[in-house]
Amino acid sequence: MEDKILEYLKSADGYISGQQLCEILGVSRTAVWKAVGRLRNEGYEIDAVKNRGYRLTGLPDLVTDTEIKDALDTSWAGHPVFYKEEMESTNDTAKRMASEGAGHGTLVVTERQTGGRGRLGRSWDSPEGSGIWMSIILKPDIAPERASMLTLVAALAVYDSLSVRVSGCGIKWPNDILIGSRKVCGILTEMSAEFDAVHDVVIGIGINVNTEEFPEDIKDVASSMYLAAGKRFERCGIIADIWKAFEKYYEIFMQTADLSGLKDLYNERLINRGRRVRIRGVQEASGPVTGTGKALSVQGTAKGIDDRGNLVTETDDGRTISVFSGEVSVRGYLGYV
Ligand code: BT5
Repeated sequence: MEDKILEYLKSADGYISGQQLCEILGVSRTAVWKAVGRLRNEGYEIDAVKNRGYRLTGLPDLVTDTEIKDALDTSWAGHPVFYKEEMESTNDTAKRMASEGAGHGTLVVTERQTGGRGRLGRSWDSPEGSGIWMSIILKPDIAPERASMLTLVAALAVYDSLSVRVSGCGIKWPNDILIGSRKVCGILTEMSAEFDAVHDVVIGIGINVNTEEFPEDIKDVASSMYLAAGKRFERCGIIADIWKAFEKYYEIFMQTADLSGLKDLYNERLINRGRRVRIRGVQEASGPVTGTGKALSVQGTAKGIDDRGNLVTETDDGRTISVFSGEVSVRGYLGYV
């Protein structure tokens, strides 16, 4: 019944009388009053005035399917939304749903992850109530070796959504959004493919929005939008802006199935550009397409990405190499950037 009441309150222009709600829903006044109480407990601000009725004056900061659906203004990204209060990892749920037939654009969102994952088996801290933990299912008709480029497409969309709210945002190649020199967002792209065909790609995005403090092991590298801006942000609005921007960038990406149309924009926002980098345990792209090669560890100056999203780096011994964005760890000389 709360869902129905909420629907009427949201669509009402001003107050809606208790009597009217009783009649529409076929329940008693007490039942309506109790349901309004439950909604208030969830964080909805509902004004009640004698002889006028109820009016919705404030929404809680929720990331449920209902709230996200209301906020989204996209044609396919985020349709449908699958929400559950707790998941081990939204990427795992999305991968399972994709293998069971969930379609392109399906968005999986949770309030807390008990086993949030980063790359290379690292973990992702995903506490309740303060962050955005979500994954989208894509079914692009592209060659498998191009799937990792989608991480960079997603990074552009996240950058857009965060940078209109907080100043000092930048992209750290390939998958982080930083504010200042601290990590606020990480992106994890995973693919299921067979021979030369992609079944599905899952892009997982984790953003520290209203986080007030971090566990000991990441407190020196992590930050949140709240800590950077000194104010709280409504998560659904951020989510809606990300998928709106993602649709735009995805379309540009799919025109060429590479980053040629987005490279300049990405490089403008790239924090590493022109900076010294130390690249560890990586593969050096041996050819334009394969992205395979020998493992190496190099130091040099990052120049920017190429059409395939590889990080073009001038090494200290005078070579220009392009580093595949697959499984790489890039560190600056002083700290995280
Ligand atoms: C990433 O990995 O940055 C990818 C993170 C992707 C998380 C999303 S949340 C929704 C979806 N479901 C998942 O299970 N995952 C995705 P990587 O570049 O490997 O960075 C991981 C490292 O970041 C860790 O080893 C920590 O040092 C640090 N870290 C962990 N939690 C963090 C947090 N909340 N904020 C900032 N840094 C964090």
